[in-house]
Amino acid sequence: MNNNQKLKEIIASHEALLSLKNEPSPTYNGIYTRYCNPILTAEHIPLVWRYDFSCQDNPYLMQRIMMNATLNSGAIMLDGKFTLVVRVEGADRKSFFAVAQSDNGIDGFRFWDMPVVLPEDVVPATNVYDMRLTRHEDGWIYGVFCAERHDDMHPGNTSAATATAGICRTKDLKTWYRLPDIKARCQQRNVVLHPEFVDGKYAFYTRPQDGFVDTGSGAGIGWALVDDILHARIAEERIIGHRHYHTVNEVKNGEGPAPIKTDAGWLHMAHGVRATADGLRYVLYMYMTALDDPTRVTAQPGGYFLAPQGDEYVGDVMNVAFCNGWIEDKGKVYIYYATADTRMHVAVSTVGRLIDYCMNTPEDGLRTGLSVDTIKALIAKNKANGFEGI
Ligand code: M1P
Repeated sequence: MNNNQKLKEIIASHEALLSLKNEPSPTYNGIYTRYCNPILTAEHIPLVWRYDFSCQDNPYLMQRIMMNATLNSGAIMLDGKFTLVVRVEGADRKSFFAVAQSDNGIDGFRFWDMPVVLPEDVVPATNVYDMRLTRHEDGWIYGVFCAERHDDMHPGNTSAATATAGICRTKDLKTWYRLPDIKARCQQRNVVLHPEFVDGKYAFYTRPQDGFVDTGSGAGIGWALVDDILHARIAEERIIGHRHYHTVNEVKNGEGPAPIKTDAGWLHMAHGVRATADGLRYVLYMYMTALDDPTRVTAQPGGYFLAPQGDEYVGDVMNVAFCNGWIEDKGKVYIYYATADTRMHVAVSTVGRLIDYCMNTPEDGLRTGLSVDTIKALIAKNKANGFEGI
């Protein structure tokens, strides 16, 4: 086959992938609807980012720049389009951000022509990833992300790294203004800006950690107020999302996207991490906080909200579900989650269902006996209502 023919095939199969309709998955839990196809994979990335289409310079029609994954994406409604700021990871392991949009939020996502051009901090980061987008009441759209650098305190260790919260802002996702990285007493990842001022200050969900991977003994989801967004410093931090032994967040947790404001309180999505014989398991869980005090937890459903399923388990980092973007639109909630650090999916729910889920899912009693008591109570209730043996 000559290159012209191959080129036609590559373009046609790329277009077919981009045009693929997504169907609801038949699995049912009443809480959300999963969709059959991932919404974005490395194969969705524009061909002109990967191939050199000059016959002279690329006679073998090779991919000159290979791409590895599309994962942990921030999300926002922009000009009526469901918009993701996707973490794209190249074959060289460097992540960068790229905007992809869809008209309906469940399929048809297409990348803009160019990746995001993000200005550097004074000390350039080796890697940037996992942007949380916040449309703040000050009028800006903020992106808070992890900026990773080698830890030069350990010159002989090529894996030693530091995690810092980087921050930028934009009005249109096209022109990005980088603000100085957020200063803190320790490393930080999974930092998220709350959409409203609290006591006249900017408020951040934080995730203090002793090392690059280990959060240490005290960490959890923290809360910090910041006076000056242009020189943000996390001074005092209070843990509002604690970890517990033998739960889904025993090892680590972290705030997901910026919370959604509802009449019943703030809806939060987070990830929890536990250890298994096969490594770490990342799942999503939810909680709610009070409207007048986003630090006061008002509902804490036990267990996970969403865990990898079927093919979702398989990828670069097995057994990982991660969410840092969701969009509320006319009462529907589009939850954008990545699996196995490899590709992006969507699950759709409603504000009403998510509130119901948070308020009426039993809390984790933290021991087996209480879990069984909860199941027994439900069985008894169903029996009283004439449902048994099914
Ligand atoms: O590999 C799973 C996730 O690990 C990290 O999350 P956390 O900081 O909570 O451990 C992040 O690197 C994230 O990007 C990744 O998906």
